[in-house]
Amino acid sequence: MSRVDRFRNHKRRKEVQYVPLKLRTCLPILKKYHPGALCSDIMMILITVLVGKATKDVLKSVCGDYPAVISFDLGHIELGDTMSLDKVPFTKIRKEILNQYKRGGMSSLSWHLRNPLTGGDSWDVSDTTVVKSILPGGANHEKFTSWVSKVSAFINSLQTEEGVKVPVLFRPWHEHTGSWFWWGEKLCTPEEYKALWHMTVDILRNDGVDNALYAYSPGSEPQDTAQYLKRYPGDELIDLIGFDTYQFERDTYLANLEKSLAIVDSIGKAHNKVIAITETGYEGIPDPKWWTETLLPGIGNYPIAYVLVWRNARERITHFYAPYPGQTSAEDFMTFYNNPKTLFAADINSLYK
Ligand code: BMA
Repeated sequence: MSRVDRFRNHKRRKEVQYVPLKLRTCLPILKKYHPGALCSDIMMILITVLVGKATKDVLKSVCGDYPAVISFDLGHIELGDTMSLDKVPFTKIRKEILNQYKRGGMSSLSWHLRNPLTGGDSWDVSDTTVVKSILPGGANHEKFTSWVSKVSAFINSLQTEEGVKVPVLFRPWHEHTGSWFWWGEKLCTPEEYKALWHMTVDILRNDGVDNALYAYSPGSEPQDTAQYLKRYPGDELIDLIGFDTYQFERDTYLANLEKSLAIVDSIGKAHNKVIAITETGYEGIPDPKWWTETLLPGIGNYPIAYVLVWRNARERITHFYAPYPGQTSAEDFMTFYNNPKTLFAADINSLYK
């Protein structure tokens, strides 16, 4: 059995048994510290803690642990660049994925790729024919195929010194129920969106990628399961289903969480899929009790595999979602960390046994 299959079975077994909440949040490796905000070389980390001078003791006494799931973004790999769109070298990302594997954790990959038609970025929604143009027969099909093959090369290169390919969760075409990315709702039909998924996975598989699991994660709150599944590419492609939702106003956030969790929980059971909160957070975490009084109760008893908070940006110090020592919510985060419901790298020990 391949390692991916083992991971899949491992997760499914747990899901079938409906074990209590498995909250896989994490603390990644500290990289850099900016006055006032945490900065990490790692993209889209789940939970970040600093090992800065002033914070060493806090970290040591409370965490000293790594995330069970870490996430990275592959944006700009399609251009052949050495650094991601957020200026993280791909060699660095590869190294951190291998480190994460060695400590028994999982890595997730998103892809904020450029717009293959206009040359703009993922957020360039000025043309509604981009998806069409990259599907078979479209003017940009070959260009796009070569872009996906760059992703294939990267995922295929995730190998240990012994030549073991490291499993990753690939989560492309996310938040497609909004219309802020060129693959968004108003920019392609459901059929085109599904075809985009099929084509992407076909290219990866043809390129020999056998170490990827695939995640589907809409980005605006679905009304019901039918709406959630409207653009779902199919059980044969997807391993994990989730959603991206953020806090702006607390009551709305809690209501959105509850509604989305109920939907993915019910679909997860019916389709035998792992469920997760694939992106969430409260930018700047101004609420000192956010982790234990909003996020944790918001998740409730839903059997999610993990919850992922977004990145702490180096270039925008207010753009952060994980606390650093001294940050308003840091103490509460430690309580969250110590809660028996939350699992970090040390708790899971290894997903690959
Ligand atoms: C977004 C923001 C951007 C970033 C992108 C990809 O949500 O964090 O600044 O470039 O994700 O990581």
